[in-house]
Amino acid sequence: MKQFEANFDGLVGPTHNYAGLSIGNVASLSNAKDTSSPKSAAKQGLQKMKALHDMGLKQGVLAPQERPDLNALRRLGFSGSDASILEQAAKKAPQVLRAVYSASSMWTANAATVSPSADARDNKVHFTPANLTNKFHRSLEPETSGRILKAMFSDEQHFAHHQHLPDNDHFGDEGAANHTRFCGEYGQEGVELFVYGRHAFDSSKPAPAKFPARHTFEACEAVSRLHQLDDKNVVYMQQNPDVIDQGVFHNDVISVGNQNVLFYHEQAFLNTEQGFNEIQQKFAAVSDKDFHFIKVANNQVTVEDAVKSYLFNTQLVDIGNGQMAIIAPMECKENTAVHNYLNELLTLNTPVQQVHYFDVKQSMRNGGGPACLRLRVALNEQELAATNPNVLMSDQLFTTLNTWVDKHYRDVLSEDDLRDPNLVVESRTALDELTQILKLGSVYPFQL
Ligand code: SUG
Repeated sequence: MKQFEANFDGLVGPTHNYAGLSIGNVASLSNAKDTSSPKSAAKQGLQKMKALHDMGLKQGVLAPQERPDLNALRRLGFSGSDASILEQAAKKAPQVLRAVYSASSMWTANAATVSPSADARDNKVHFTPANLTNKFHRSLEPETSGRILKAMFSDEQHFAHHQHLPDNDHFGDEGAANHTRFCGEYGQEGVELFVYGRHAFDSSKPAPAKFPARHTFEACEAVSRLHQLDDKNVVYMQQNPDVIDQGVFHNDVISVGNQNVLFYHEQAFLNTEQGFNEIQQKFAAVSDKDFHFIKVANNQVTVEDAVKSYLFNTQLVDIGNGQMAIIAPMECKENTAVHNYLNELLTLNTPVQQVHYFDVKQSMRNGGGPACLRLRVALNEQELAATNPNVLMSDQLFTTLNTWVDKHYRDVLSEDDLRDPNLVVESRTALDELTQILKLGSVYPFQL
């Protein structure tokens, strides 16, 4: 049976803007209030999706969410017509207005955690939307993420969908951004690495001092229980609190794994040796391939350069014959230390044999690199056949979506535009058409 890893990239929504909403995320804060270009953001994302499709990889599209979230504003006491709600919120609570406008669902590495059927006791692919409790603007995502995922993976014979974890910081869950899976082949049993920032119920354990640890150990355990994983297929590791305090708000900003490779910065984890021994042992029980821990030392690339360039927020993709390519943001080419490192990496004896650079600057300026933009779903042939075919990238879908973006998206968006009621109408019109293109049915609050 054939087996694949499909990447589902978030299509950037029509209200993409820079609102400085994410404390602990350096790019989000430093570009706060700059003007954005929703049109170029969406097109940059589509280019990356098309390029991966052209490389022969399975590539899909995950639809954006309805923004502004006017229901959230109503829940917070604003009332009247849509236009009057926007006007009142712009005057009384401009930060809240910016938050309910965020197009942050584009970072689909935070949409959910996904476990492939080969790891689950019931042999189904499991999905748990991330509750994203740590940031208000992101906590608005899980319900709709769940509906969109169900519309993409609807066959109950193959796919199991869970409700997001309780909406509380004790179970703070940021999804696949803190989850990596190792395996010999995608369809074979693997080892799932869950990475957390702190223990919620044990304050004696280490935690960052300056920036929030968004994801808890308790959330990792809960997702692994929901997904019916056995201990022999799971490893938990804690992120180094010091790097969280340097702007590493998700583990995918400091490490990335695929199949038999873990590419990481030496300061990424706590108790590294113990965790890696466990990975090595558990991996050896499921695959006879050699495991490669590719360490980047601080004297090769500093944590600061890793955060600026997003060296580890890259995708490691399988290009056949045991080889992998790194899908990197252009910022990795522009940073001399990182570029030199990547050139050297290609000469080493590891599966990583190619680097491809992409311009995803619109997303990068909010702290979202190539890996943030994608949700990985390992599927066997039958599961791929059971997936909604309309969300899978093709030459035709690429053209249709570019035309759709040209028709509905603005070239520029500034903070002042957020009070414009036309933006609500434009956004809903675009999304309504999109649900027809992708045949998702009714997934948005305005459609329910
Ligand atoms: O949650 N930025 C996102 C970036 C998410 C990146 N995802 C991964 N690393 N997987 C976040 O901090 C900024 C929005 C703003 O400031 O307008 C934002 O939400």
